[in-house]
Amino acid sequence: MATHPKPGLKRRAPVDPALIREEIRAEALRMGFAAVGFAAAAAPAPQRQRLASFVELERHGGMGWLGEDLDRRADPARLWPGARTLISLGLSYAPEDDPLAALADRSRPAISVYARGRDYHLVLKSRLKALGLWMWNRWGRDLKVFVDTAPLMEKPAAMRAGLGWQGKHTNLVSRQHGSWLFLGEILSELALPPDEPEVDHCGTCRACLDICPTDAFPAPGQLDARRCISYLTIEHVGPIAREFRAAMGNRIYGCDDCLAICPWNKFAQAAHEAAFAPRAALTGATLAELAAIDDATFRARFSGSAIKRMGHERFVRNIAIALGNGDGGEHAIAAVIRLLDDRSATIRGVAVWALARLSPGRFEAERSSRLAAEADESVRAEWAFGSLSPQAARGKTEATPLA
Ligand code: B12
Ligand code: SF4
Ligand code: SF4
Repeated sequence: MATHPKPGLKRRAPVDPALIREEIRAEALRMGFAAVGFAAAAAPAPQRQRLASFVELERHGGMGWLGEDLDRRADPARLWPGARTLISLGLSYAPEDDPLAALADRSRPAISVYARGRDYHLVLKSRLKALGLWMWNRWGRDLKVFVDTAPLMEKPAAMRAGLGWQGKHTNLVSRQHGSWLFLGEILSELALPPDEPEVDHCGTCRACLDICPTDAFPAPGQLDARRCISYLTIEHVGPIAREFRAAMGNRIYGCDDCLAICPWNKFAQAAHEAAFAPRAALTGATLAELAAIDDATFRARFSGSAIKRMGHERFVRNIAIALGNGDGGEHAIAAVIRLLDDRSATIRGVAVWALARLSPGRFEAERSSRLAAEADESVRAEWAFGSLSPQAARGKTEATPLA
């Protein structure tokens, strides 16, 4: 954004930094942000060390971009040397109902709360830009807005700005809004007094650590993304390791378990953002129906939703795994058998796995002719695995810890 002052407006704007801060806070709340806090742009050193150890341990898996530009990612003042103040903003997406209820109906997908409505990046970014424009009109000082896409560690930044603390599940927890805040930031040239950082209120609780279906927390406050269903369903490219498939259940996009179990959620009021209201197109269809949609239909149906960004192949891969975790039934088995013909080896592979779980008889009936025609080694291995080890394919002997 340019730095030219707007003289008329600027004259009426306060110049006392504490008053400026309170005006910005009031405007942000008026625009619908649920939480707003201020911190110095420069981040403390331990943040960089922790990010570096996360990357060294390869806990970021295939998200190579997390390991790039560590200095700029860990410290907003390096991201933009002109920045004096970081304004952290939270938008609530607290659900009306129990977010884990969707896990019970295995014929339908469980989509995590944050992706059931409009893509939060779009909603948050336009709100941040509106606030940024208002600030620029008022004070004419340069600023930049961020949500998720830029290299900036948003959770530690929000903690420093007093919005909440990083819980043992690593996400930001707020005393008012529980686990359900989306985070965005404005970096500004204005030097404003900081708010008090929030302190840890987890105490002896460990509910989020204990509920995790894939044991993704090597220690409280540390996540191994390679084991996290959110990473596996959204970010991971290619086949998903067998040891995680049964634990995924019917989750096809993200996971809410560790967030939803947090006792601080009882203070959260349901969000009133119409944009985040669940879309029937996302939550109403059965897995068998969704398995049949082609790329063009996928793009049209999920337009404006975060789900579109994962792409059709990952979507169908996850649906096939969810079908394999379901109760079966003719529609589900027919859907899985159709996926055995998919062009993608990743999808064929998980379809083989799903069929072995749903119907050993149909698996055997399909195996010999399809195995003879199959050129991809990973798919051939799935046929061999399902055939030699039907118990393992059915999820009884699957947990091999990741090295
Ligand atoms: C990469 C990423 C992911 C990855 C990795 C998650 C992770 N915990 O790192 C995956 C794909 C798994 C993921 C999942 C989810 N994500 Co995400 N994700 C991000 C992203 C882009 C970067 C996070 C990051 O920097 N991770 C790197 C690690 C090192 O960061 P960290 O957890 O803060 O690390 C701290 C601790 O682990 C600790 N630590 C680490 N190592 C060590 C070692 C020692 C010895 C010690 C003491 C401490 C320690 O210190 C670190 C620094 O404070 C942010 C947006 C952003 N730009 O910040 C969104 C973000 C964190 N995600 C978000 C959401 C909503 C989710 C999901 C809930 C979505 C879902 N329902 O599926 C899940 C939650 C899973 C979980 N339990 O974390 C929100 C969280 C909002 C909030 N209230 O906190 C963010 C902020 C996006 C946004 N703009 O709102 N996400
Ligand atoms: S999002 Fe799910 S899989 Fe990931 S850490 Fe939380 S409970 Fe575990
Ligand atoms: S569930 Fe318990 S340990 Fe986990 S973040 Fe919430 S209060 Fe902290």
